[in-house]
Amino acid sequence: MNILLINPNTSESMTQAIAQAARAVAAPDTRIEAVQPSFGPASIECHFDEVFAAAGVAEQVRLAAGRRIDAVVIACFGDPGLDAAREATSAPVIGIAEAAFHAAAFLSTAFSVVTTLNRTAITAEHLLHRYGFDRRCRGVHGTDIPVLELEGCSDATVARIEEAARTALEQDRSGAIVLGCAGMAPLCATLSERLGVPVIDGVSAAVKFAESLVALGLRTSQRGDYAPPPPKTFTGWAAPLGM
Ligand code: 5HY
Repeated sequence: MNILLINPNTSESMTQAIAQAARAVAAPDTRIEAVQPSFGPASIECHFDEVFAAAGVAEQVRLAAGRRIDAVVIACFGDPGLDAAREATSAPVIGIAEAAFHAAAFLSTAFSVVTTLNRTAITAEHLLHRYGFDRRCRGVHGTDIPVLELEGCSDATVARIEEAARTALEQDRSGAIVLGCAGMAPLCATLSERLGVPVIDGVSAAVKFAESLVALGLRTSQRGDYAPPPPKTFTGWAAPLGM
């Protein structure tokens, strides 16, 4: 099966790191096609960045229209463009935050999220509320680590994330940790080993959920608000996105 893995930011090296994490868990017959938008911010750390990231996800789903894509994974913890992508393709579309929350809820009665900037913690709280996981998550903890600092992550940065996770487990009395950034995917194994609790990376969880939905023959509903977007003309830089 072919999974289109979209890194919604434009950092090529992060796209490669995310692709590696996805391929490490993918089934032997799963092909991971890793892409990123042709425009937009190098990392997504605020609402302003997220607007362009969502448009970039829509761009990449549109560009894939002629190719055989069995599922789409949106590899940014804000799940930018998730609903738009679900309208634009009938293939299952999984956001890594939504996937990680589901996985954590399967493994613990209560979990905590450890993320990058402190402001991102607020965005994650909005997502938990939107997805209905706010009663399962006991706390979201920022580390004030910028997203791009996760590339070629230093031992000191890993130690800060580990410390935040230990504090979260203690303070929140939670049983599992969700990593709140796609850029943390390469750290998942190390943190799992050090913390001794389930540590969930949304990228790998999303890939396995995507494979499961495809294996079950399930696709996104096209009834109601996930019906395909009505054809219309787009103008300016967005002209190619119209149908
Ligand atoms: C992410 N930003 O997963 C998010 C999450 C964050 O560029 N990839 C990004 O840490 O804000």
